[in-house]
Amino acid sequence: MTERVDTRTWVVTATYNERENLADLAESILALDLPLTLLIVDDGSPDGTGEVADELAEKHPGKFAVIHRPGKLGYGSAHRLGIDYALEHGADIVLTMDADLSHDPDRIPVFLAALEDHDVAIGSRYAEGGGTVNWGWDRKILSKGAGAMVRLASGMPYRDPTSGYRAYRAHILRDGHFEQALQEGYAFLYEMLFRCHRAGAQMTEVPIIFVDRQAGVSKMSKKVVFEAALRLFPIFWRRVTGWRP
Ligand SMILES: Nc1nc2c(ncn2[C@@H]2O[C@H](COP(=O)(O)OP(=O)(O)O)[C@@H](O)[C@H]2O)c(=O)[nH]1
Ligand SMILES: [Mg+2]
Repeated sequence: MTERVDTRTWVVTATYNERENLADLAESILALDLPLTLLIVDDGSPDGTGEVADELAEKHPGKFAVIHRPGKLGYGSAHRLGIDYALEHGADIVLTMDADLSHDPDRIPVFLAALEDHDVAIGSRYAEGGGTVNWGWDRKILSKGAGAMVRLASGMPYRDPTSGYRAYRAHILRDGHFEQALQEGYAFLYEMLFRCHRAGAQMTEVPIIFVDRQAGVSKMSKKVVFEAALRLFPIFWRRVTGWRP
């Protein structure tokens, strides 16, 4: 892990074999010229993403930080660890985004503006002005269907509850006990929203254009999708009973 840095806005990204994308992401983050730190949580990527991340942290201290895990331990736990680390280091705001350039870093200022009067800003493909580029019909159906099921089970009204591009104020992460969100993949994403929702968060959706990755391959597996569907039942249960684990 890298040493303490002092910015109050942290961007957390999980990486597994994103070597080709990470340098471009870093360049875009630097070009924003905002006081923020990009925290890269790499799971021992065989393609050397972790080494690229280390080089960035060494070259731009304070702008980049890296956590290395020994192997592929999953998207949800990588984010939980990254969020925890950011809060421990004094973050007021934590953004999360994918490292494969599907989430355009140029939208970061829009998220930050939205957090001026909200606790959570969700990057939404289905808000007016949002969209997807280069997605096949299968991914579109999966994403829209997942969103509809989450709305049904959780009672949350948000149009894109499985979007990984979002921003949280630190207090709502703590109030929602983010550290207890143990799911993986999409289930982690909607569980985090559910926790914030139950903690009384003011949430908004900001439009994003999600561009499918140009380099590397998706790590989203059938197992993760299946688990995400299954984990809706406990969410529904928690909603109807009011149970708060
Ligand atoms: N550290 C870590 N990152 C992961 C893991 N699985 C996915 N990611 C990262 O999470 C982000 C989203 O994954 P991706 O495969 O693009 O999912 P998709 O956009 O839904 O197809 C990317 O930055 C991946 O590198 C994992 O097990 N560990
Ligand atoms: Mg992706």
